[in-house]
Amino acid sequence: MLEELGLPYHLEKVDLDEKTWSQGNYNQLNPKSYVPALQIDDRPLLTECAVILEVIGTLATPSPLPPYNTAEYWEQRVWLNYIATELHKNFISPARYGNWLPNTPETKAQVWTRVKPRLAYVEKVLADRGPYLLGWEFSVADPYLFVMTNWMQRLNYSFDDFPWLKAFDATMRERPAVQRVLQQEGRPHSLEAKKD
Ligand SMILES: N[C@@H](CCC(=O)N[C@@H](CS)C(=O)NCC(=O)O)C(=O)O
Repeated sequence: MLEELGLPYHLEKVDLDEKTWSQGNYNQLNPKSYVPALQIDDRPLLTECAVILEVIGTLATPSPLPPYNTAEYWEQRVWLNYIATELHKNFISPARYGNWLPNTPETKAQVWTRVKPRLAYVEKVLADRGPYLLGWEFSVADPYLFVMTNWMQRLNYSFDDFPWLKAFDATMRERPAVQRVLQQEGRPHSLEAKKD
């Protein structure tokens, strides 16, 4: 979203296995011990993707957020929460070192059993009124959903039952901001060999 909105930012890479960053112990900065975290000026450190995305939306003029307390605003909040709780945290990759699931074909299938019905709901909504989650308007929830479709690509989960999600993924990849971000991010840790 920072890149989409043309906002200035500085990236720091976190080693999630060692819990270190360029300034040393990452847990001292963020006791939650996970990414992402966003520091805006001298405000308290922000965590939680769903909140970070919305706060970034407040930083731009004009803001991409629907006006507060409208039906669209709450719909967007529902999507952010759905992605965070039903997709993101169920979509844990057994392939990544440090995740609590052993890295076996069975656990990969288990993850899919949990995630697939949740994706099926997203697929239905996109089919009804895509290309984006809220319809024709790109919103702060879309980059979060793209993280999930990007994981599907990287981890070889099938798009066979999800033509609309596949189209969403392709639409997002056409956005110049998304292309710049993927290039900056580089090779994902989720594809590194698990050490345990
Ligand atoms: N509740 C957090 C979860 C963030 C999260 O799960 N981050 C993962 C990467 S996708 C992580 O840093 N995991 C490292 C760890 O748990 O040790 C959010 O919504 O932002």
